[in-house]
Amino acid sequence: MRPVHWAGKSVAKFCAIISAGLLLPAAPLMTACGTPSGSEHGPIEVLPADSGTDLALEFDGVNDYASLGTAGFPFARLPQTISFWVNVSDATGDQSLVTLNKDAASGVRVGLQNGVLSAHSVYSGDVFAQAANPLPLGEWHHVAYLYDGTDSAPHHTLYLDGMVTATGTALPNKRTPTSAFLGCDQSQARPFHGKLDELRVWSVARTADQIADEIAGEAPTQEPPDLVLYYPFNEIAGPRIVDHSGRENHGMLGDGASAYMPARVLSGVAQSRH
Ligand SMILES: [Ca+2]
Repeated sequence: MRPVHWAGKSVAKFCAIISAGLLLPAAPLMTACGTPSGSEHGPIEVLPADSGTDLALEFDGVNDYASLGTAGFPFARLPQTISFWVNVSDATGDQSLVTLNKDAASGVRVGLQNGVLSAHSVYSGDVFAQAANPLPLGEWHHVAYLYDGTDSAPHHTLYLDGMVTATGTALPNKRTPTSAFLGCDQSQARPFHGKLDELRVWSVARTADQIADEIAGEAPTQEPPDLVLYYPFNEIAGPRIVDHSGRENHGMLGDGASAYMPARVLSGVAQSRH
């Protein structure tokens, strides 16, 4: 049998542990020879296997959320990019798509204000960049938020489907994110109603050409040290979402409580690429 590798690590030892009955995966949600997580000295966990199907997360607009790992995330005033696909079901109200924050003291939230895409400060509410028009409902669109400024010349850019849709010059807060959320903010407020897929966080400002490659499905799945998180959201089941960037920033759906877990649904992003 061909050896199974992930992030350059053989999982043979892992499977041996399972075979010995020392670790019981929660079948059928986990596979016996799935993805290892944790350091040599830390806890060992079996992460869910890839389903082999392009799936997305669907948030119910009530209380669904996911919490993310943040290892290697950039300081708020250093270059960075947050990119993902979004499909909005209901544009009403203030909705949080992706939030990177240090408590309530610092951070950026990419969200929707009555369907209008915006990026703003978690702490002050300052608008970093805001589109002019609401996103159409029920369609997949690619979003990229970039910070490529300096303290003396702050600069934010929002891309929609590879085109610049807004820019701004507000100064970001100055803390490194220690938590990150999808679909709600850290208070489980601003619930998003719709679908997300292919989330990436980069510690660099990506170029327009690189964003176009990502839309076309040609972005790298690992690019250390710049790519610090990549979720395809294609896990077969269970509360965990697997980071493919190599940083092991694996996430958790609804803290494992089924009422707060977004659903896994067929994606449809492939039909929206260009
Ligand atoms: Ca997917």
